[in-house]
Amino acid sequence: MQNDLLIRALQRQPVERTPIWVMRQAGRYLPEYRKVRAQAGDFMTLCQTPELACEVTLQPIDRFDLDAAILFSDILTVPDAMGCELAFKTGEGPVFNHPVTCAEDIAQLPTEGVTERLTYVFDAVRTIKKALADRVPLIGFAGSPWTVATYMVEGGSSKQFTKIKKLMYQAPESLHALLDKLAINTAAYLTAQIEAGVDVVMLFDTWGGVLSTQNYHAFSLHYMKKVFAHIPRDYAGKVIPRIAFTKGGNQWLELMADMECDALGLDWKSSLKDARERVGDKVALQGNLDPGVLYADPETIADHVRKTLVEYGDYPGHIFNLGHGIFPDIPPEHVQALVAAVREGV
Ligand code: 1CP
Repeated sequence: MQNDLLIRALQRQPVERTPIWVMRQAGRYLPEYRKVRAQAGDFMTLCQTPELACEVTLQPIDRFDLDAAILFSDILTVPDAMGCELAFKTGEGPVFNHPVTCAEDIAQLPTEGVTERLTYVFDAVRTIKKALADRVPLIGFAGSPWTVATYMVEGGSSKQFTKIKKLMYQAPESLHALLDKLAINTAAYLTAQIEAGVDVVMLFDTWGGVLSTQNYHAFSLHYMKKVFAHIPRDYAGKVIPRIAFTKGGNQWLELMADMECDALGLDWKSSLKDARERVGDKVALQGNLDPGVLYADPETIADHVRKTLVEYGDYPGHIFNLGHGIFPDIPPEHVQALVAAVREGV
């Protein structure tokens, strides 16, 4: 690997400078992405065409010289392959044609043959790895079982999580059955991504933060642990580092640090210094600039970057990132300013 800063930082080894990548780095804020997206027609076609998925994965690497690429795909491909049938309707976000509504629906969900229906993802991984030619590591990913379950039960995005909370309090054993199936399929899916060539894996638990502490333990953390327990620690002679990110999970960092993972993603509400003190040297930390900072002018962005680096301090094990995905209306020049400031350091 020509640039292995990310791999070393994830393992808390010394690095010459802090590596940076950006959550949702391939996406609508880039004009070159919008062009390929229009050419593909719809989002799923983009994900399912390895050459196009490869092209958009490399766009931010070519433009900003970031320290990692992330597979262009989505966390909702797994429930799509389980039969829920995903559609992206313009202006509405993701919608499932067959949401999970009752115990019978859950009983019918498959735990066999799911990765076979995701071959397009593994083809994309192989195509991307070839195109990257070992410039930077490739991050593979999946949603946490809890986060993916929210979309399956709600039928799409949600603000109140009414349906899944009803299920949680009226029929908890049904929700556990769903999460268990998702954990099995997610582990098989990430294992296949590793076999296809990804260098790092990340679990996105975007909605873990809507749970009570007790329920975070029972319905989210427990199943992330199960996923990590069933994927290989190393492959083809290389360690495959693991990152776990619960948005809104600041209060549970100590619990998360006890998972079999190498790094925790932090949202912008956590303090890196406080997080480091709480988790000790158990894990690396990834984050955590407020994505809103990128609305500021380039000098102000650089100021915030320096503050973040100073706050983290001299410990090994920091990967610079935003605290959540980049907004679609951020000017690409502001990302350039962000990357330049991280490279310059303090
Ligand atoms: O119109 C478009 O082009 C679609 C927008 C889009 C993109 C660019 C969606 C639909 N997904 C993606 C790609 C994507 N999604 C990536 C890969 C690229 C990268 O990071 O550069 C990744 C890692 C995701 C992961 C993802 N999808 C998450 C977890 C991360 C997070 O941001 O919290 C979630 C929650 C989703 C669901 C999803 N997919 C797409 C949308 C609009 C949403 C969110 C809907 C909602 O808010 O509930």
